[in-house]
Amino acid sequence: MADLLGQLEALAKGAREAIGSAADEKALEDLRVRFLGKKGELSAVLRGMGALPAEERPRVGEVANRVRDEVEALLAGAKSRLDARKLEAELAGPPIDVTLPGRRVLPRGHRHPITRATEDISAIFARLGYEVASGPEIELDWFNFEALNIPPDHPARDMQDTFYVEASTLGDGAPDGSVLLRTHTSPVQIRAMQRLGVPPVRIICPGRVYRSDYDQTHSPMFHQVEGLCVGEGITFADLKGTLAAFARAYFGEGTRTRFRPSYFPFVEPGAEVDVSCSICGGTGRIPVRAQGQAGEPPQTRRCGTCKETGWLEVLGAGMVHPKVLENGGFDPKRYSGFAFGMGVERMAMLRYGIDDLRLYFENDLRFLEQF
Ligand code: FA5
Repeated sequence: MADLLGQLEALAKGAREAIGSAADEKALEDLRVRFLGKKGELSAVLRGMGALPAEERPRVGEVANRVRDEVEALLAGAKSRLDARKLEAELAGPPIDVTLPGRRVLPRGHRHPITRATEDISAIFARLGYEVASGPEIELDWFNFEALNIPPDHPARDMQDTFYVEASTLGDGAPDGSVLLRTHTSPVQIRAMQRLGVPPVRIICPGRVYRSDYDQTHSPMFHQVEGLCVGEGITFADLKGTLAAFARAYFGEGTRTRFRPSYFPFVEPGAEVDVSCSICGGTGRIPVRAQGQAGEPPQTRRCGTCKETGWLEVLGAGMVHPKVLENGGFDPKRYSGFAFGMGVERMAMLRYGIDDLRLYFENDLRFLEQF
């Protein structure tokens, strides 16, 4: 036993000296292998324990463990000393020039499809003379609902499952229930009229809106573009002409538009606007082969995008309700106007053939890099 204990003592002494004078990480690693490796000095001593009587083994084992712990601590201490020395040397060396260009050339990124669609839509309306307006995403109930002719308890509120903000936490005295995440961009209609004060008003408002929705075509945060045009003698014909021109510019020259009666409390009359399907050209069918066999009609399959109807619903619109004009500070006897609102995710889905809206927000590069 004395022999093995002597070897362990000698091992510890040797390790203290050698590790203390190791010059770099490579030397340290060699020492770790020499003392603690499978074929190292400690393993050799432990192998010798097999020859000892059973009652002597625990004592040698105990010393061996202590020596292993000590060698490990010595190695760790030496490593931190070397790291600190390296860092000091770097800091004392010539300074790094942070203004130099990077060595790795990163590929240039590109705009998110929603940003791209928003900018494309805005550019089309800019050519028609519309300026971009904005409003807060945390909005007062009054602008989001009441001023738009949707009083409390109006059933139209149920169409938009709303996120209310605990107003008392905002500290500006607003009562709970009076502040919310805006459910649409329409409150900007009122804000724009109040800000501009006199017609003509011709604004679009792209922005984020929020509803308690989540499925393949609905997300809790999404984007809309609102449009508002107010002046003297504005008619439904202006609305139709404007949206038809927009649809041709966005979806392509041959795009047709149709208006179906619909209800939004802030317009009268109101309409849902459909465009002819950009995928099947409005026929509801997609050719499978360019030509059928001689004498046969061409083979086609059902268009899933428009569900074979040939039409796609893209936005809500109508003539601004007199009460809304009044709330914006305009005399409804003298002025009239139209408004419209569209979902940007939907516009981009239809243009790029995307079938699940949630893809926009998953940040999967395999999806994003296709645009
Ligand atoms: C409105 O929000 C009206 N403010 C539009 C309007 C403006 C009508 C001016 C008349 C005059 P609606 O709730 O239908 O309408 O929403 C408009 C569009 O937003 C929908 O056509 C759809 O494309 C999109 N949308 C609605 N909810 C979601 C959602 N959860 N996720 C993604 N898009 C949505």
